[in-house]
Formats: sequence, C-alpha cells, structure tokens
Amino acid sequence: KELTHVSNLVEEIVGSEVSIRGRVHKNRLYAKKLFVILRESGFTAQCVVEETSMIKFVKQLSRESVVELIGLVSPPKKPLTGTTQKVEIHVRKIYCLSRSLLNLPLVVEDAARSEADIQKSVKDGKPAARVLQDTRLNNRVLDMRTPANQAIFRIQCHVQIAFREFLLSKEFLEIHTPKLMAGSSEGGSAVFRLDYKGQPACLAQSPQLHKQMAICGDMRRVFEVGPVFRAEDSFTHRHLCEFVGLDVEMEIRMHYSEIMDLVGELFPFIFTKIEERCPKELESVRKQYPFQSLKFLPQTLRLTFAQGIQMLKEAGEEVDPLGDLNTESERKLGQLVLEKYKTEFYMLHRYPSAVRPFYTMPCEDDSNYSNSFDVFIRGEEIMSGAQRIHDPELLEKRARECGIDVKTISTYIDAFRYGAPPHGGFGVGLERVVMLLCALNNIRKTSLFPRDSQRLAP
Ligand code: ATP
Ligand code: AMO
Repeated sequence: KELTHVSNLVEEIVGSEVSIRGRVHKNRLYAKKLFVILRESGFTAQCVVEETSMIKFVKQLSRESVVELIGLVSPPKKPLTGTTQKVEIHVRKIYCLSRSLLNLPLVVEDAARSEADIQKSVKDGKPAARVLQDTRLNNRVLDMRTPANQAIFRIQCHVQIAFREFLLSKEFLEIHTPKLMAGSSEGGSAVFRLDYKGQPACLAQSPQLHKQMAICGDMRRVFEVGPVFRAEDSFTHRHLCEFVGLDVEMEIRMHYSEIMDLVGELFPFIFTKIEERCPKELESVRKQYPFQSLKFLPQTLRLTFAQGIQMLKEAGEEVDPLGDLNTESERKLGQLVLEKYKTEFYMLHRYPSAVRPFYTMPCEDDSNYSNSFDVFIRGEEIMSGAQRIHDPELLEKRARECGIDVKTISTYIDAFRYGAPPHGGFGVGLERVVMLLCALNNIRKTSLFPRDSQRLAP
C-alpha cells in the first residue's frame, strides 16, 4: 500500500486506512492509551495506541526512531493543539525501521522552539532548553528536522526554480563554468589557493571571467547556479566561505539600465512565486522566527549612489561620497528608503569606480563613477552587478591598476581581442536572498551545511 504523507492527513480522509512513515517525535501515556506524536518533514500527527503489547513495544522506542504504521484516520476526541494535523490515527500495526540513540545531542522539539516559547516557559517556571547555534550546526542532521528548517530549504529550492524559470523564459542559456582556476576572478585576498598538479591554482571566487567569456563566445545571454568560494577571514552574520551564486551575464544594446530592468522584473517575480508556492513553508518559518512579508514595489526603486549618500548625509550620517558604504550605512539607508519610498527592495547604481572590481565599466561622463549597481533587501546587499569593460587595452590597464597579475588571466583578456559585444551582468548570493526574505538574523540558517572561517564540518 502506498504511503500517505503526514501533511496529507486531513478531515476529508477520515474513515480511511493509511500507511505512514515518520519519526517518533515524542509520546505520552494517558488513560491506558499511548499517544505517539509522529513527525514527517516537519508535519506532526497524533497516533493512538490502545493494545497493551503494542503499547509496551512503542513505549520503548527512542525519540527520532523511524517507524511505519498502518491505522485508521479518525476525528480526535478533543481538538488537537500540539500537532500540525487536526485528525488522529488509531494504530493497527506498527513496525520500527530504525532505532535512534537514546541520548541525542539535540532534541528536535527544543530546536524548534521560538524565542517567545522559550520566554514563556521561563515565566511558567519550566524553562525549556535553548539550543545554541553551534550545537545546531554540529548536529545539523538533527537540526534539519525542525519544521522551520524543513521550510527554509524548500523556500531556497523555490527561489532557484523561479530564478531559472524567469531567465529561461527570457531566452537565457544555463551554463556551468569551472571552479578550478589559474588566477582569482575578483582580485583581492579572499581566495582559496591550492595546488593543481604542481601548478598554483585557486577556487573560483565567482563565475565572473568565464560567464563573460561565454558572451565573447556568442552565447548572448547566460546564467549559472553554482558554488562560489571566498576565503573570508571575518566571522559575520552574512559571509560564508562557500555559498551558492546565482549569476547572470547578457549582451546589452544601449545602456546598463537594461540589466537593471531585468533585475527589476526578476526579483518581484521570485518574491511573488514564493508567496504563491510556499505559503505553508512561510508559515512554518514564521512560527519559529516571526517576520513581516517583504515590502516591495511593482516598479523596483532605483536610486543613484549619490542620491543614497545625500539621504544619509541629510540624516546626519558621515559618509565618503567616493568610498563604499559600510554595513551600518547600508542598514541606515535601508531604513531611510523604507520610510520615504515604502519599499524594502531597491537598487543603488553609479557606484564610485574605486570601490568596484577591475572589470567594471567606468561612466562615460565621469570615470570616478561606474556603470554598476548593488541591490538590497531590508538594508542588506544581495547583489552586485555592472556593465563590463569590453575593450582589452582598458581591461588590462584596470587589472594592472588593481594589482592583478595579468598573466594569470591572460586567456580572459585575450577573449576581448577577438571582438566582444557590450555586455554586463550580476551575481547574487542565494543564502542571502533567503535569509533576508525571511528576515533571519544569520546566513548559517539558510546554508544546509555552512562553511565559514571556522567551520569545515559536518
Ligand atoms: P561585495 O563583495 O560586493 O562587497 P559583500 O556583501 O561581501 O559584497 P563586503 O565587501 O564584504 O560585501 O562588505 C561590504 C561592506 O560591509 C564593506 O564596506 C565592509 O567594510 C563592510 N563589512 C564587511 N564585513 C564587515 C564586518 N564583519 N563588520 C562590519 N562591516 C563589515
Ligand atoms: P560580489 O562579490 O558582490 O560580486 O558577490 C555577489 C553576491 O554574492 C553574495 N556574496 C556572499 N554571500 C555569502 N557569503 C559571502 N562571503 C559572500 N560574498 C558575496 C552577495 C553578493 O551581493 N562577480 C561579481 C558579480 C557580478 O558583477 O556579476 C561578484 O562576485 O549576495
């Protein structure tokens, strides 16, 4: 008989017999009956065991053991409050498929508690265990079983699906670029170096060089979803050493605003699809980590970097008009934009050239500025993008000025010597998008097995 998912146990199927598989979330003996809470993918149902020998068998099963059972879907005697499903199962047969250790490093029920629940338990004099982030990440397999985590990674999957769906509908080609490279793609120090059969090599800091080379190879419009490696030293809430990059590169005709037009359509599409396709998941995340839905405009707001600086100055912030915004100023600007324009999703463009990578096209009217942009959700950066320099001489000059050893990227620079159309693109961090969409406080919550400056396991 086919298995029924716990999430499908609903009133409409009362009276039918089902087979279900799940984990023993917990159990309670009451009035000579054993009430087992069965959990599957974050959904829970009450299962009632009445027969004495069966009670004896089930009672000794440790939490998290995997069981399969056959039972009758029934209306509960009393309305159920502690489970996601509102019907109960009267168990006829139950088998244990795999036993879990009796003493677990983390109890899923504890890991699933919201801060408000914990506060309440303290008030009630029965303080519940608070599971710390390192305990969660050290035991990610157990932590992953909470309803919120089950939901977060489904939302993450749907962000990727929507990203892909939108770009494919706009005639983009999905490509895969190498992650082993001779030189660094972004310059700077945050690069993992390794030995490539006796030759010095790096892990790709982005698909930047190869996605541009694909444009030089007449691929016209490309995108990639793949791992990105950054040897970040700092331990922050939003930096990982390995993350999933969503990258786009495209030919442009007249202006870098064509890329921003695409971004301005792509993200509202993703946000809308998540609301439509993941309502249960959003609810599960909210139960543990309450948050307000993202405020965004149908027409994505665009401000110039200079306008952003002006807003910050008027609010009394000290900012360098030709420098980068630090995390604090970005957040502050996010607040100011929300107050003034009622949106938590916006773009800032025409960044100072000095703070952008060597391949960024300077503005025609003032080379102190560049044809570049960053995109923000709730005051934090999710994306950088720009028009690229397609003149090989200028590209090489800029690379040298930025201290890059051009020998290591000679095949990239040569690509522009064979004729290259005007083009540009952008890169997004998937974990950041999900973190900020759900207003989570740490990027480790949206990485299945995070890699940061201190963590290489599990
Ligand atoms: P990008 O590589 O495009 O800049 P990013 O989000 O990784 O993307 P960073 O360059 O790392 O951004 O940082 C952006 C800004 O945030 C910088 O101005 C930097 O000074 C500031 N910043 C980075 N890390 C920290 C940190 N740990 N604490 C405070 N500020 C930071
Ligand atoms: P950038 O370096 O800004 O741009 O990276 C693009 C986006 O990737 C995400 N990101 C990170 N996410 C998690 N941990 C990190 N350490 C981390 N670093 C960056 C952010 C960021 O906005 N080649 C350019 C993109 C382009 O112009 O096409 C680039 O890599 O969301």
